[in-house]
Amino acid sequence: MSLLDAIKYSVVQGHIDSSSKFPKDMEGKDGVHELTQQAIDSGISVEDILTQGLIPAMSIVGKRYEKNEIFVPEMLFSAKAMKSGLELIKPFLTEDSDLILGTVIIGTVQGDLHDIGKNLVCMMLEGAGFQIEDLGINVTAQKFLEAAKNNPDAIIGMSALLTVTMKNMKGVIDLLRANDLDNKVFIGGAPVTPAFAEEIGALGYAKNANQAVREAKRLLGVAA
Ligand code: B12
Repeated sequence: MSLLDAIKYSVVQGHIDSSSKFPKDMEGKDGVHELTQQAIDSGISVEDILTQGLIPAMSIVGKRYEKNEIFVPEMLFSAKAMKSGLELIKPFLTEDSDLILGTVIIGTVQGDLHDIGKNLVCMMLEGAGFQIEDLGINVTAQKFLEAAKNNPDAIIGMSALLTVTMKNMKGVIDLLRANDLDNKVFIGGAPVTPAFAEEIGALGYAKNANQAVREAKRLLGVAA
Protein backbone atom coordinates (compact mmCIF):
# COMPACT_ATOMS: atom_id res chain seq x y z
CA MET A 1 0.00 0.00 0.00
CA SER A 2 1.37 3.46 -0.88
CA LEU A 3 1.98 5.95 1.92
CA LEU A 4 -0.96 8.07 0.80
CA ASP A 5 -3.24 5.03 0.77
CA ALA A 6 -1.95 4.09 4.21
CA ILE A 7 -2.82 7.59 5.50
CA LYS A 8 -6.28 7.34 3.96
CA TYR A 9 -6.82 3.86 5.41
CA SER A 10 -5.68 4.96 8.87
CA VAL A 11 -8.00 7.97 8.90
CA VAL A 12 -10.89 5.75 7.83
CA GLN A 13 -10.01 3.28 10.59
CA GLY A 14 -9.56 6.12 13.12
CA HIS A 15 -6.03 5.07 14.03
CA ILE A 16 -4.41 8.25 15.37
CA ASP A 17 -0.85 7.15 16.18
CA SER A 18 1.15 4.14 17.33
CA SER A 19 0.23 4.72 20.98
CA SER A 20 -3.49 4.72 20.14
CA LYS A 21 -5.34 1.58 21.19
CA PHE A 22 -8.08 2.06 18.59
CA PRO A 23 -8.81 0.07 16.53
CA LYS A 24 -7.63 -3.01 18.36
CA ASP A 25 -6.09 -4.70 15.32
CA MET A 26 -3.92 -1.65 14.56
CA GLU A 27 -2.59 -1.16 18.08
CA GLY A 28 1.18 -0.53 18.04
CA LYS A 29 1.20 0.19 14.30
CA ASP A 30 2.00 3.60 12.83
CA GLY A 31 -1.06 5.83 12.70
CA VAL A 32 -2.01 8.95 10.76
CA HIS A 33 0.45 11.05 12.75
CA GLU A 34 3.52 8.95 11.94
CA LEU A 35 2.44 8.20 8.37
CA THR A 36 1.86 11.89 7.61
CA GLN A 37 5.29 12.71 9.01
CA GLN A 38 6.82 9.96 6.84
CA ALA A 39 5.03 11.35 3.79
CA ILE A 40 6.36 14.86 4.50
CA ASP A 41 9.87 13.51 5.10
CA SER A 42 9.81 11.56 1.86
CA GLY A 43 9.02 14.72 -0.09
CA ILE A 44 5.37 14.10 -0.93
CA SER A 45 3.70 17.50 -1.33
CA VAL A 46 1.31 18.61 1.39
CA GLU A 47 -1.27 19.16 -1.33
CA ASP A 48 -1.07 15.48 -2.31
CA ILE A 49 -1.22 14.42 1.34
CA LEU A 50 -4.38 16.46 1.71
CA THR A 51 -6.13 15.70 -1.56
CA GLN A 52 -5.11 12.04 -1.96
CA GLY A 53 -4.85 11.00 1.69
CA LEU A 54 -6.65 12.94 4.38
CA ILE A 55 -9.63 14.60 2.66
CA PRO A 56 -10.94 11.63 0.62
CA ALA A 57 -10.77 9.54 3.79
CA MET A 58 -13.41 11.73 5.41
CA SER A 59 -15.84 11.17 2.51
CA ILE A 60 -15.39 7.42 2.96
CA VAL A 61 -16.07 7.84 6.69
CA GLY A 62 -19.22 9.83 5.88
CA LYS A 63 -20.46 7.12 3.50
CA ARG A 64 -19.77 4.36 6.03
CA TYR A 65 -21.69 6.32 8.67
CA GLU A 66 -24.62 6.78 6.27
CA LYS A 67 -24.74 3.01 5.67
CA ASN A 68 -24.68 2.38 9.45
CA GLU A 69 -21.37 0.56 9.10
CA ILE A 70 -19.89 2.88 11.74
CA PHE A 71 -21.36 5.19 14.38
CA VAL A 72 -20.51 8.53 16.02
CA PRO A 73 -17.65 7.23 18.24
CA GLU A 74 -15.83 5.78 15.23
CA MET A 75 -16.44 8.99 13.28
CA LEU A 76 -14.88 10.89 16.18
CA PHE A 77 -11.76 8.70 16.10
CA SER A 78 -11.45 9.39 12.38
CA ALA A 79 -11.83 13.12 13.03
CA LYS A 80 -9.08 12.97 15.67
CA ALA A 81 -6.86 10.99 13.35
CA MET A 82 -7.43 13.54 10.58
CA LYS A 83 -6.56 16.38 12.96
CA SER A 84 -3.31 14.70 13.98
CA GLY A 85 -2.27 14.73 10.32
CA LEU A 86 -3.45 18.30 9.72
CA GLU A 87 -1.38 19.54 12.67
CA LEU A 88 1.78 18.38 10.91
CA ILE A 89 0.73 19.98 7.64
CA LYS A 90 -0.27 23.32 9.12
CA PRO A 91 3.24 24.85 9.22
CA PHE A 92 3.58 24.28 5.47
CA LEU A 93 0.30 26.02 4.72
CA THR A 94 0.85 29.00 6.98
CA GLU A 95 4.27 30.36 6.18
CA ASP A 96 4.88 33.82 7.63
CA SER A 97 3.83 36.51 5.25
CA ASP A 98 4.55 40.22 5.67
CA LEU A 99 1.63 41.08 3.52
CA ILE A 100 -1.80 41.16 5.17
CA LEU A 101 -4.48 41.13 2.49
CA GLY A 102 -7.41 41.63 4.85
CA THR A 103 -9.23 40.07 7.78
CA VAL A 104 -11.56 37.11 7.67
CA ILE A 105 -13.88 36.47 10.61
CA ILE A 106 -14.85 32.82 10.43
CA GLY A 107 -16.87 30.30 12.40
CA THR A 108 -19.05 27.21 12.26
CA VAL A 109 -22.66 28.27 12.74
CA GLN A 110 -24.82 27.67 15.78
CA GLY A 111 -25.76 24.05 16.45
CA ASP A 112 -22.88 22.70 14.41
CA LEU A 113 -19.70 21.23 15.88
CA HIS A 114 -17.88 20.25 12.68
CA ASP A 115 -14.64 22.19 12.35
CA ILE A 116 -12.16 20.16 10.32
CA GLY A 117 -13.07 21.84 7.02
CA LYS A 118 -13.29 25.30 8.60
CA ASN A 119 -9.86 24.84 10.18
CA LEU A 120 -8.42 23.83 6.85
CA VAL A 121 -9.93 26.93 5.25
CA CYS A 122 -8.37 29.03 8.06
CA MET A 123 -4.94 27.49 7.43
CA MET A 124 -5.08 28.15 3.69
CA LEU A 125 -6.36 31.71 4.13
CA GLU A 126 -3.64 32.42 6.67
CA GLY A 127 -1.05 30.98 4.31
CA ALA A 128 -2.34 33.26 1.55
CA GLY A 129 -1.86 36.36 3.73
CA PHE A 130 -5.22 36.85 5.43
CA GLN A 131 -5.52 37.67 9.10
CA ILE A 132 -7.96 35.24 10.70
CA GLU A 133 -10.34 35.76 13.58
CA ASP A 134 -11.61 32.27 14.26
CA LEU A 135 -14.77 32.30 16.36
CA GLY A 136 -14.74 28.49 16.64
CA ILE A 137 -17.75 26.19 16.52
CA ASN A 138 -21.42 26.57 17.50
CA VAL A 139 -21.17 30.32 16.87
CA THR A 140 -24.35 32.31 17.47
CA ALA A 141 -25.50 35.06 15.12
CA GLN A 142 -24.96 37.51 17.98
CA LYS A 143 -21.30 36.48 18.25
CA PHE A 144 -20.79 37.00 14.50
CA LEU A 145 -22.46 40.40 14.89
CA GLU A 146 -20.17 41.52 17.74
CA ALA A 147 -17.10 40.47 15.78
CA ALA A 148 -18.34 42.29 12.67
CA LYS A 149 -19.06 45.46 14.65
CA ASN A 150 -15.45 45.48 15.80
CA ASN A 151 -14.25 44.93 12.27
CA PRO A 152 -16.65 46.33 9.68
CA ASP A 153 -14.15 45.83 6.84
CA ALA A 154 -13.60 42.15 7.52
CA ILE A 155 -15.18 39.53 5.33
CA ILE A 156 -17.18 36.89 7.13
CA GLY A 157 -16.89 33.17 6.49
CA MET A 158 -19.43 30.67 7.75
CA SER A 159 -19.22 26.90 7.74
CA ALA A 160 -22.01 24.33 8.19
CA LEU A 161 -21.94 20.55 7.70
CA LEU A 162 -25.50 19.78 8.68
CA THR A 163 -28.55 20.52 6.56
CA VAL A 164 -30.35 21.65 9.71
CA THR A 165 -27.67 24.16 10.71
CA MET A 166 -26.94 25.65 7.29
CA LYS A 167 -30.22 27.55 7.68
CA ASN A 168 -28.61 29.50 10.54
CA MET A 169 -26.36 31.19 8.00
CA LYS A 170 -29.28 33.25 6.82
CA GLY A 171 -29.96 34.36 10.39
CA VAL A 172 -26.42 35.74 10.63
CA ILE A 173 -26.69 37.68 7.38
CA ASP A 174 -30.11 39.07 8.35
CA LEU A 175 -28.79 40.19 11.74
CA LEU A 176 -25.78 41.90 10.16
CA ARG A 177 -27.96 43.76 7.67
CA ALA A 178 -30.50 44.71 10.38
CA ASN A 179 -27.58 46.35 12.18
CA ASP A 180 -26.48 48.22 9.05
CA LEU A 181 -23.32 46.18 8.67
CA ASP A 182 -22.40 45.37 5.11
CA ASN A 183 -19.52 42.94 5.68
CA LYS A 184 -19.20 40.66 2.67
CA VAL A 185 -20.09 37.06 3.49
CA PHE A 186 -18.86 33.81 1.96
CA ILE A 187 -19.94 30.36 2.99
CA GLY A 188 -19.07 26.68 2.66
CA GLY A 189 -19.49 23.18 4.03
CA ALA A 190 -20.58 19.91 2.44
CA PRO A 191 -24.35 20.61 2.14
CA VAL A 192 -23.91 24.22 0.98
CA THR A 193 -24.38 25.06 -2.71
CA PRO A 194 -23.84 28.20 -4.79
CA ALA A 195 -27.64 28.42 -5.22
CA PHE A 196 -28.11 28.39 -1.45
CA ALA A 197 -25.46 31.09 -1.06
CA GLU A 198 -27.27 33.25 -3.55
CA GLU A 199 -30.63 32.60 -1.94
CA ILE A 200 -29.50 33.83 1.50
CA GLY A 201 -27.51 36.79 0.20
CA ALA A 202 -23.97 35.45 0.67
CA LEU A 203 -21.68 36.96 -1.96
CA GLY A 204 -19.30 34.04 -2.08
CA TYR A 205 -19.22 30.25 -1.92
CA ALA A 206 -16.39 27.75 -2.07
CA LYS A 207 -16.43 23.98 -2.15
CA ASN A 208 -12.88 23.56 -0.83
CA ALA A 209 -10.10 25.44 0.91
CA ASN A 210 -8.24 26.43 -2.28
CA GLN A 211 -11.38 27.92 -3.73
CA ALA A 212 -12.03 29.66 -0.41
CA VAL A 213 -8.78 31.58 -0.86
CA ARG A 214 -9.81 32.56 -4.38
CA GLU A 215 -13.24 33.66 -3.19
CA ALA A 216 -11.82 35.71 -0.31
CA LYS A 217 -9.47 37.48 -2.72
CA ARG A 218 -12.27 38.09 -5.18
CA LEU A 219 -14.48 39.59 -2.46
CA LEU A 220 -11.70 41.93 -1.42
CA GLY A 221 -10.91 42.82 -5.01
CA VAL A 222 -7.36 41.46 -4.70
CA ALA A 223 -5.84 39.83 -7.77
CA ALA A 224 -5.77 36.03 -7.46
C1 B12 B 1 -16.00 14.08 11.04
C2 B12 B 1 -17.49 14.17 11.10
C3 B12 B 1 -18.08 14.36 12.36
C4 B12 B 1 -17.25 14.64 13.62
C5 B12 B 1 -16.81 16.13 13.59
C6 B12 B 1 -15.49 16.37 14.28
C7 B12 B 1 -14.98 17.76 14.01
N1 B12 B 1 -14.24 18.26 14.97
O1 B12 B 1 -15.23 18.38 12.98
C8 B12 B 1 -18.28 14.31 14.74
C9 B12 B 1 -18.12 12.84 15.13
C10 B12 B 1 -18.22 15.17 15.99
C11 B12 B 1 -19.61 14.45 13.98
C12 B12 B 1 -20.82 14.62 14.62
C13 B12 B 1 -22.04 14.63 13.95
N2 B12 B 1 -22.22 14.42 12.63
CO1 B12 B 1 -20.79 14.41 11.32
N3 B12 B 1 -19.58 14.07 9.94
C14 B12 B 1 -18.29 14.03 9.92
C15 B12 B 1 -17.81 13.68 8.48
C16 B12 B 1 -17.50 12.18 8.45
C17 B12 B 1 -16.60 14.41 7.93
C18 B12 B 1 -16.67 15.94 7.93
C19 B12 B 1 -15.29 16.47 7.55
O2 B12 B 1 -14.49 16.77 8.42
N4 B12 B 1 -14.97 16.49 6.23
C20 B12 B 1 -13.63 16.84 5.74
C21 B12 B 1 -13.51 18.34 5.51
C22 B12 B 1 -12.10 18.66 4.99
O3 B12 B 1 -14.45 18.70 4.51
P1 B12 B 1 -15.59 19.79 4.75
O4 B12 B 1 -15.95 19.87 6.17
O5 B12 B 1 -16.67 19.58 3.75
O6 B12 B 1 -14.86 21.18 4.42
C23 B12 B 1 -14.42 21.58 3.13
C24 B12 B 1 -15.48 22.31 2.30
O7 B12 B 1 -16.80 22.00 2.66
C25 B12 B 1 -15.14 23.78 2.43
N5 B12 B 1 -15.63 24.53 3.58
C26 B12 B 1 -15.95 24.12 4.83
N6 B12 B 1 -16.24 25.15 5.62
C27 B12 B 1 -16.11 26.27 4.90
C28 B12 B 1 -16.31 27.61 5.23
C29 B12 B 1 -16.11 28.59 4.26
C30 B12 B 1 -16.29 30.02 4.62
C31 B12 B 1 -15.75 28.21 2.93
C32 B12 B 1 -15.60 29.25 1.90
C33 B12 B 1 -15.54 26.87 2.60
C34 B12 B 1 -15.72 25.91 3.58
O8 B12 B 1 -13.73 23.74 2.49
C35 B12 B 1 -13.35 22.63 3.35
C36 B12 B 1 -11.94 22.22 3.05
O9 B12 B 1 -11.77 21.68 1.76
C37 B12 B 1 -19.09 14.06 7.65
C38 B12 B 1 -19.23 13.35 6.29
C39 B12 B 1 -18.88 14.23 5.12
N7 B12 B 1 -18.64 13.61 4.01
O10 B12 B 1 -18.84 15.44 5.20
C40 B12 B 1 -20.19 13.74 8.66
C41 B12 B 1 -21.55 14.42 8.55
C42 B12 B 1 -21.38 15.90 8.20
N8 B12 B 1 -22.07 14.31 9.91
C43 B12 B 1 -23.34 14.05 9.94
C44 B12 B 1 -24.10 13.88 11.13
C45 B12 B 1 -25.54 13.42 10.95
C46 B12 B 1 -23.55 14.13 12.40
C47 B12 B 1 -24.29 14.06 13.75
C48 B12 B 1 -25.72 14.65 13.75
C49 B12 B 1 -24.30 12.58 14.19
C50 B12 B 1 -25.04 12.31 15.49
N9 B12 B 1 -26.11 11.54 15.35
O11 B12 B 1 -24.70 12.79 16.54
C51 B12 B 1 -23.32 14.83 14.68
C52 B12 B 1 -23.67 16.33 14.73
C53 B12 B 1 -22.87 17.09 15.74
C54 B12 B 1 -23.11 18.59 15.58
N10 B12 B 1 -24.06 19.15 16.32
O12 B12 B 1 -22.45 19.22 14.77
C55 B12 B 1 -23.94 13.95 8.55
C56 B12 B 1 -24.74 15.22 8.18
C57 B12 B 1 -26.02 14.88 7.45
C58 B12 B 1 -26.75 16.13 7.04
N11 B12 B 1 -26.95 16.24 5.75
O13 B12 B 1 -27.10 16.96 7.81
C59 B12 B 1 -22.66 13.71 7.67
C60 B12 B 1 -22.76 14.25 6.23
C61 B12 B 1 -22.44 12.17 7.65
C62 B12 B 1 -23.46 11.44 6.81
N12 B12 B 1 -23.12 11.09 5.59
O14 B12 B 1 -24.56 11.19 7.26
N13 B12 B 1 -19.42 14.37 12.64
